[in-house]
Amino acid sequence: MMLEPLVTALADLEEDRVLDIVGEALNEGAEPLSILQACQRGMTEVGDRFEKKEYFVSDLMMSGEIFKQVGLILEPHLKSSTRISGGAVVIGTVQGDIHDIGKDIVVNMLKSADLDVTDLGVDVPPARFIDALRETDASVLCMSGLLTLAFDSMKETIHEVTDAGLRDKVRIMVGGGPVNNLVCEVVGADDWGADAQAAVRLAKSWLEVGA
Ligand code: B12
Repeated sequence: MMLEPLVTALADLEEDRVLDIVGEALNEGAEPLSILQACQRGMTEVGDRFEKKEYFVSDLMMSGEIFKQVGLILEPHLKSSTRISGGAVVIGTVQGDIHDIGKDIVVNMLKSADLDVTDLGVDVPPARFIDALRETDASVLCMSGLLTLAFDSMKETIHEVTDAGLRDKVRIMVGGGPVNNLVCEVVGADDWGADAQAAVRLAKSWLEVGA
């Protein structure tokens, strides 16, 4: 099934149409992941229209609401087939940033892979990440961020994790819309992921090597 109409419907903020297409696509056997990717492209278009001042913050909010509904429908279909037992992970959206739709997808995938996930929510200051790492004894830290300013928070958090003497006990991954290889390097993370499966893949490789 062609998912282009889904990208357009989401970009145009047509909630009912989005939900109809998602339902039909699932019925026709479309891959849940390709549905998710189409929605992500729709969200990128919403962001572009916002940058061009065709959309306002209220439209960003609307797109978020629609995406969350899609998430509810897709969630049962987005279980990871990977199982990683015995691993603890701390995750949150970094300080100054409140985008959590993508992070929540990552949280669900990590949980469905049987990891013990501590989700700190959004706008998480470095000290809370550090407290959680100590409390849970987690060996994997995941940070999400969609704003450019989130990169500073990621860098600062990693700096403070190092100062707290925890850097050689945890592997750190970053992700979220604009994160790429360069961002990963600049903030000092060990790796980055473009989607939730990448998060599971990285966690698995780190935890199984460490086991
Ligand atoms: C929806 C949305 C909002 C909603 C968020 C609702 C919510 N509960 O999250 C609301 C309305 C709150 C919002 C607010 C703002 N937003 Co906004 N928003 C968006 C939008 C349209 C979609 C984001 C989204 O949900 N995408 C879908 C998800 C599924 O994708 P994702 O987050 O990338 O996650 C996937 C992967 O990246 C990965 N992933 C995510 N996290 C992690 C972590 C790890 C470790 C790994 C491995 C992988 C991973 O897995 C996910 C699933 O595949 C984006 C546009 C865009 N291009 O993304 C703008 C965008 C991010 N927002 C933007 C802006 C400017 C703002 C505001 C400043 C607007 C304002 N003037 O108030 C505020 C900032 C508030 C704040 N302090 O954070 C800009 C950022 C520009 C910049 N360079 O900094 C963008 C890019 C829009 C644009 N093009 O201008 N926004």
